Amino acid sequence: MLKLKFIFLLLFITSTSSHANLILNGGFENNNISSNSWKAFSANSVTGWEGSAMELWDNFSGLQAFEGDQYAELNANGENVYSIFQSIDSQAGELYDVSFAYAARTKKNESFLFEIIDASNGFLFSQIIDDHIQKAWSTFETTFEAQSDLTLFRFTSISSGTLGNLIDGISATTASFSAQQSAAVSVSEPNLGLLFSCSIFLLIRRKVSSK
Ligand SMILES: [Ca+2]
Ligand SMILES: [Ca+2]
Ligand SMILES: [Ca+2]
Repeated sequence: MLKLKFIFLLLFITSTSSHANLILNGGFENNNISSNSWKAFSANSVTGWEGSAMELWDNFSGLQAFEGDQYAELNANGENVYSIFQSIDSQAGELYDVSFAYAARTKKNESFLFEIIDASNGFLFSQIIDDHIQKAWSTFETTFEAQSDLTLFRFTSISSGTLGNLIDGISATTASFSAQQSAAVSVSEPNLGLLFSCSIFLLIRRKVSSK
């Protein structure tokens, strides 16, 4: 029975840890600013991030955060093009799910470029995100296959000026079990249940036969 509990615990840890967010401070909550305010930062002084200037907002100007209380405005101040980036440890050949939320500040034609880049500067993914809604969050998600032990995510403003491109909830996780299997067969939650049942059945069978 103790062994059975251990296997359950092991399966639980495996299934939860594989979905941990690999992006550090992807929700921009770490550098805490006061509620209903904004503050300018150099990207390098924001936990996990590098790049140009950026702003952090805390439920400011009538827009609640997508997650937590804070989010970032890509078009900060003092420059024309704003770019922030972060690398994660990755494993070549492994699939990863990436997602984030974005919103327009003042106009629908705000836009930025989202890129996923491998360790040898090869582009794994590149898309201009230009379908923003003003003061409301849209979500973007994709899945990619890592090519190296380091993968970089970069957000670069396309629309110029110091207003716009609000982003929050940036997440990268190892792809779900079903995504990993999608090329061969579609696997859903009940199949995971089947997997659990099979391992328990095999364990009980082993126990019975060893008696
Ligand atoms: Ca947030
Ligand atoms: Ca805050
Ligand atoms: Ca700004």
